[in-house]
Amino acid sequence: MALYKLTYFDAAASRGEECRLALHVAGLSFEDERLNRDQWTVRKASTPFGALPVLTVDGRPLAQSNAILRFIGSQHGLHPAEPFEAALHESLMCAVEDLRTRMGPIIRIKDEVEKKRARQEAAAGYLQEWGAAEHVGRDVIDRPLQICPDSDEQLQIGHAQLRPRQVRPGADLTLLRLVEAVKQHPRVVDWYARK
Ligand SMILES: N[C@@H](CCC(=O)N[C@@H](CS)C(=O)NCC(=O)O)C(=O)O
Repeated sequence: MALYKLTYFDAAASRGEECRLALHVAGLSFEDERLNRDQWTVRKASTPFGALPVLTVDGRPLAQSNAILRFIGSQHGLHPAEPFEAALHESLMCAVEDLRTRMGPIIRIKDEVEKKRARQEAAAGYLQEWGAAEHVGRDVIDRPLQICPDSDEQLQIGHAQLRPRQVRPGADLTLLRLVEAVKQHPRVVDWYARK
């Protein structure tokens, strides 16, 4: 049995929590290493791309959350075996990574007026493209946007209740159904019950 260590920040959030959940859902025990900001400052330069999460497998580091998810998922029935289905999954995973890269800087804008302007711009532009993909709602103007099956708040898009009538009917409901399914997965329930 391989030895797994998942290194991330001490937060039940974002890319690191997704990897922890994948390991737990796969039934793998792992060392859950959580770094504080000082520890991260010291460790950053020695990670493969200067970012977390990193999964260490028998001493070999693997970075990039989607690579980690695919690595775990493909070996434990959490990722499709059929090549086109697998590629579709990966396409969505890549699109979520793009989304985070686009929306992350907006969440960190300090000036509230500028933040609202940036959100409106994203809602009218980039997020419309996402809406067309029928994967995500668009009520992100007044609240931050995160997608992560980790807490009640973050299980929503934008820490907000989606307003189905404001977007393409069905698109956000599909996402919310997916979020609910993740939330109710017995292994996910088990993970949060241990905390
Ligand atoms: N594409 C990378 C992005 C990794 C990333 O940006 N990680 C953030 C935390 S979610 C991080 O390490 N931030 C601290 C830093 O860059 O110094 C992935 O999916 O793993």
